[in-house]
Amino acid sequence: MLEDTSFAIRPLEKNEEQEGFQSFGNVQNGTERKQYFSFTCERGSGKICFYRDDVVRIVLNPFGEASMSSSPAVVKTPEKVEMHVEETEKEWVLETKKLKVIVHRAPFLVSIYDQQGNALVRDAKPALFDHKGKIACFHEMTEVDHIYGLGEKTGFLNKRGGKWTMWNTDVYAPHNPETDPLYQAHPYFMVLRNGRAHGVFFDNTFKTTFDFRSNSVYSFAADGGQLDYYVFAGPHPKDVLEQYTDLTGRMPLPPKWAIGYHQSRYSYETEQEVRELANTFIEKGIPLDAIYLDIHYMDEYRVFTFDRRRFPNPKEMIGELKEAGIRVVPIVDPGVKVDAEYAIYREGVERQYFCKYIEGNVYFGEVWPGKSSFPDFINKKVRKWWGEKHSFYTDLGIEGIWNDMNEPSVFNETKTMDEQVVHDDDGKLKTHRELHNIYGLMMCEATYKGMKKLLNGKRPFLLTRSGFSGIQRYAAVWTGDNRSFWEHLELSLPMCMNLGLSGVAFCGADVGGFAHDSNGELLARWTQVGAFIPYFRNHCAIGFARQEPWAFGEQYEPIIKQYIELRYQWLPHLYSLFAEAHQTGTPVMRPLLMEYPNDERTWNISDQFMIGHNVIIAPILRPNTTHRVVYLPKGTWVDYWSGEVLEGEKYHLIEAPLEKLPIYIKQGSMIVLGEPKRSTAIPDERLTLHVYKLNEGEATYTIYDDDGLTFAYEKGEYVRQHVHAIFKADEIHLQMETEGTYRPTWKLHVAVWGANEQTKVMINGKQTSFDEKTNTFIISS
Ligand code: MIG
Repeated sequence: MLEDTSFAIRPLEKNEEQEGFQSFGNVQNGTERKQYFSFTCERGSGKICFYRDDVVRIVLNPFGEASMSSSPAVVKTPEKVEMHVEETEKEWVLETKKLKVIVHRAPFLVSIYDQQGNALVRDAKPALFDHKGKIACFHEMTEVDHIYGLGEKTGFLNKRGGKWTMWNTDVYAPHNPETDPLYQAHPYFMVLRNGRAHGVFFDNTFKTTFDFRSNSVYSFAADGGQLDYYVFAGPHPKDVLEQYTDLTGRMPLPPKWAIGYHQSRYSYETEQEVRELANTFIEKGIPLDAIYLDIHYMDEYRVFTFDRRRFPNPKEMIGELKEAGIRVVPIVDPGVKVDAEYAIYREGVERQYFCKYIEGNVYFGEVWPGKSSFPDFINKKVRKWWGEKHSFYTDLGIEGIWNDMNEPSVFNETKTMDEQVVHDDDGKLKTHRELHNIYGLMMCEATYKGMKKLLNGKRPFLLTRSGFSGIQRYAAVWTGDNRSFWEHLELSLPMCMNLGLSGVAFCGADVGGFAHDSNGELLARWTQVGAFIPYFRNHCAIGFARQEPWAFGEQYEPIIKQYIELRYQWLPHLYSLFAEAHQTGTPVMRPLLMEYPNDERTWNISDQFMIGHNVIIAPILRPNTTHRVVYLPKGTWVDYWSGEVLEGEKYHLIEAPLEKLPIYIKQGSMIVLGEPKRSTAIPDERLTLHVYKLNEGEATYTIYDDDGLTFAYEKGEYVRQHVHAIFKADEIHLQMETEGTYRPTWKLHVAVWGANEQTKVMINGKQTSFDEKTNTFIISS
């Protein structure tokens, strides 16, 4: 209590922060092994291992032999790499084609360079540890360094100047600049230094901290475990993402319905309410792909049940909605109600699947169902069991699950499980203190794998609140309990961009804001942003103003509808970007620096983002505001609405009345759009490749498509339509090349912007005639 008053800032005796810490001392001996280098120090030992030419892992253990085991974030094993080692009196030099690691003997220090001689990571002073197992390291930071990533953090895009903690926490209190940590732990960051980027991943599941406050040194530290980190050589930000997601995995392609518009509320409480909601969308012609069932659907909050009074015929309801192109996504929390007559609880107890104290007694915590137990998702058998239990949902026709409260959140002082609880890591008992940050990740692994098996070839959709590095392999991430504040709309941009820079391409914030009463203007502006954010769901908390698209009356409804429709029109472009993220790790939603790393004016832009490499979104983020400044980088840019051409490398003051979301397309590039439609369940008949002409230049673009529902794409059943455009004064040449065995449902049209009557459009060498009806050039296949 007192800590909430000025008492919190009482004078303290002394700063004890680094007391009792010691270093590893000097290196005593080093040995070159097959693909790694192993060494012992006066205190502790280490290993340095190359995973690829451009990825190196450093492991230090203060108390014994450095272990090469990893957290479940890591899915890669080292590739065959040629490592060249040279030993001198002072140091060892370990080299690959891309990296040079110098191990300094006395005292032990590591420096990592690329093969152009650029310093990536250099110990600023020796790494430290204390007798309790705390461990820290300190790297040089240059004046120009910008720091990105760290997953789901508040504040602006550049994380420099702050200190950040990773300890998954349920935070209903407002997400302020100082609110840290939140629900996700991504002990990973990217450094942009004069246009060149590298990444650092600290693979440690304990509570970790990242300190970027000083001018010349940054540090990261953990409460226990090894000092185990990877350095990714870059040099382009996209290379860093490729390297990091090669190590921690990439997002599988989501089903198309998962990237449509979703409607949620805590809670749509009855079958009748859900049906009425769906009917309103249908009557009003507002597109919709999913409705969420929050905790009220359950029988006294027992997971894997329906309350039969509120939902007498869930199967029928789910089936009928699916016919109308609307999926139902129920919430599933980890807490299992203590009730000796409840099958899930009984089984969990009988099989010893719940988290326990070391003495064997089950850990109980208070959550929605009252006294609850928590499945030990760290254990493989438990994950399999939990996954299989989802047949309850799939039997009803459900294809998507929403995992909430999986930090895990517990209603007590610490907000989570007792740190003394132990997890059974397939035979090894480890404390919750050590594994807290991966509890959510492992729950998602259980859910995703279980659903995937049960759906028999169909793609599951999973949404999660908590996660750790690697969560992108299983789930989309939403940023938890935001509020209907303009500040939170603004905050959602850098937060989602940094999630994308942390490997989580599929993310979004509650559109309209979760807590507090939204309003028409805010919902309209937020829906404009949501339409271009990878995960697009309107969600609102219990007790606050309704915020369905029509909730604030006729002034706002058409604008909100227009932007939900725009989302569906843009889905082919977005889906192609999802395919790119799945393949390479490059996020769908990108900060400008991802495409223009050499332009320093992009390094701190938190209020604009890119969708792919050629589209800039610059939303209005303030009330009663119709103007803003937009920065456009190199090139010329076309206003999507008016066709006006704006010069790049300039700041523009632009006007955007409520019905306008500012969108800019780079001249000399392409995007593919579809027609608005009610649901992704309706196949596209026509896609239009919009070509923004230049007088001279070239561009490439890839349209990706597949059935949007199954894993057939893994067997080549997809189409990649590669387009290579050559622009001349009055000619455009489009070279088309198709890859994959999927036969799309659509016919491709071409619309040219910035052309005149004389402009000839050549497709694969043949002149194509203009179709007056559609105002496009039709490609005959
Ligand atoms: O503490 O299930 O973030 O989206 O509606 C509330 C009820 C628990 C928190 C989630 C929110 C959800 C709510 N849950």
